[in-house]
Amino acid sequence: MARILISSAIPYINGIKHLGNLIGSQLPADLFARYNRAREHEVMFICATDEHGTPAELAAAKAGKPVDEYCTEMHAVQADIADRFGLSFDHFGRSSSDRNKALTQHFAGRLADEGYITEVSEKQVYSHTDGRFLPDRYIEGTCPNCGYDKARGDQCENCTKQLDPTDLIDPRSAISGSTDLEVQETKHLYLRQSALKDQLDAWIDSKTDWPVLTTSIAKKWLHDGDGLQDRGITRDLDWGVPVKRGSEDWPGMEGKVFYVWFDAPIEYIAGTAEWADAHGKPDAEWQRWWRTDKGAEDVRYVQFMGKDNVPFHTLSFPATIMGSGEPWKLVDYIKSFNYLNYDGGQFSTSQGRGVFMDQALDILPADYWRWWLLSHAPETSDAEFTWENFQAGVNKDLADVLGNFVSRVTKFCRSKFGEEVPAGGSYGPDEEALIADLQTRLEVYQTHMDAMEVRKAAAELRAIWVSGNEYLQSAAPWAAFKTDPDRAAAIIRLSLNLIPVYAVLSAPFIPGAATAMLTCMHASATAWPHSMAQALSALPAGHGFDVPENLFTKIEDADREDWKTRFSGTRG
Ligand code: B3M
Ligand code: ZN
Repeated sequence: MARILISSAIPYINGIKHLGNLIGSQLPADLFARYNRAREHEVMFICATDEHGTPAELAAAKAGKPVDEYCTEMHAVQADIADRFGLSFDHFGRSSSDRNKALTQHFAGRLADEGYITEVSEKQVYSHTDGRFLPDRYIEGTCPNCGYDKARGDQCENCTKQLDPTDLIDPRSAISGSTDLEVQETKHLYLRQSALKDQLDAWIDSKTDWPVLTTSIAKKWLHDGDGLQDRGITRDLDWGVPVKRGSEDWPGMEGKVFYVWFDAPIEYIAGTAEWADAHGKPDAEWQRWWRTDKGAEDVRYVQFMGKDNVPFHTLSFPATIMGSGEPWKLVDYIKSFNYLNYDGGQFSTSQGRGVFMDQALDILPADYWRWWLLSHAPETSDAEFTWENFQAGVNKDLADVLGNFVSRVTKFCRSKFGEEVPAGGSYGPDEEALIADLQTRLEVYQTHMDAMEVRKAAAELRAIWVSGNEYLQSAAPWAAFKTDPDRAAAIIRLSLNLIPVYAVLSAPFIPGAATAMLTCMHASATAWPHSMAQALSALPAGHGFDVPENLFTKIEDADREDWKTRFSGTRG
């Protein structure tokens, strides 16, 4: 039994995620967690909401709520949707937790002690009316280039010119509208990533088994242009982790918070501590996942994320860990994803384009989405969601292949032998051939799942379903029954035995349907099938079952067209 620590990139708190976000991190992470639990490994699967920074402040302001209240509400909303999608986190934490505050301040203190933090003076716009420094995007004014009067301090939306706040004509605070602004000196902390460059470089070089997508992005940032830049890790915001050096105040840093990307990955650790707290467990229980001096030396740590998050996980967060000089666990494998596009364009949160997680569950069960998304995961290149492709995947793979098999076998048995596994006959050459084929396919499937080759694993699982269908078609128990009922009984006995095997193998992809299949076969305790020969004789003659309701309903053309129209516009 191995110990596997799994984290998914933690979604921003500001709103419900779309299906492109889901397939980029949380869903494949869940697939891997469920699979490894089924293989009887010890799994710790952590996710959380990413609650700090300007996006959270802006979203709360838009919702007309205090930011802490907004975050509490949105955390509950995201946790509920994750649950309904079957995302089996051991803990879904919050980056605003006390655990994350303390750990973030701890890491900053350690980095400072080790000489990896410098203080840098910068000029920044202070608003007397608001009593705070304003981030660039909180300053509005007239664009010097095109005259647009609502240009932001970082960029003009009208002519796209990149701006500095001091370029704006008649600048004002986007918060209060005040023009009582002044450029002042302010101090910020920088993480000296450049001093860790060689160590990071050697570490990335040692990861020869990582996806090319992951290492190529890391290498690009390590070597392109000026190489790895030092990075500002503090901001003049109210909402965030207050800047402290461990538990001590940090002179000159009063009123400042850590940059959201500094504290967000630390939440993977803090989330595990939150898990321990929530279950009344002592610190040793989360430290055995994270501290190599406290039991984590044999843990395998795997992270899942979209490609835009790779630089932070291959460089910045490892720099935090390495620079701390403490024995924290570094990631062992980073599985990254390209983008999923939507129907000829991009999913867009700001424009509400595409299908969002809550809307998806309003129209169809989670398994339909899980299956299509995972079997089309954007691994080697960007992928595209179209309604036609989605309909085809659901109807062919789930309804025609898997659903149809279960339905045909159970209904035929009920009509000829009753609702129990029939006695009589024995497995012959056809059954042996099928068992041998499935044993080979099982091993291929496991290899792909172990390697996190999501599309290949889905294709192999589909092939496993197809094998059963083809066997049933050629063995033709309905024909055999007329001349040799014992032969028909043997065929049906094997076919019924396939249902719980299919359920267990499919559960990481489609947990809802898997549970329904196990329940109808009165086989809820079924373990992973190591030997197909054994697994396919597990249910003895006389074992009862129920004919299940239709496992999957086909998507009609009319529904497809209806949804296509409904989701083409903007989200209300
Ligand atoms: N919240 C960005 C994203 O949701 C960011 C990930 C943080 S992972 C530590 O894509
Ligand atoms: Zn402009």
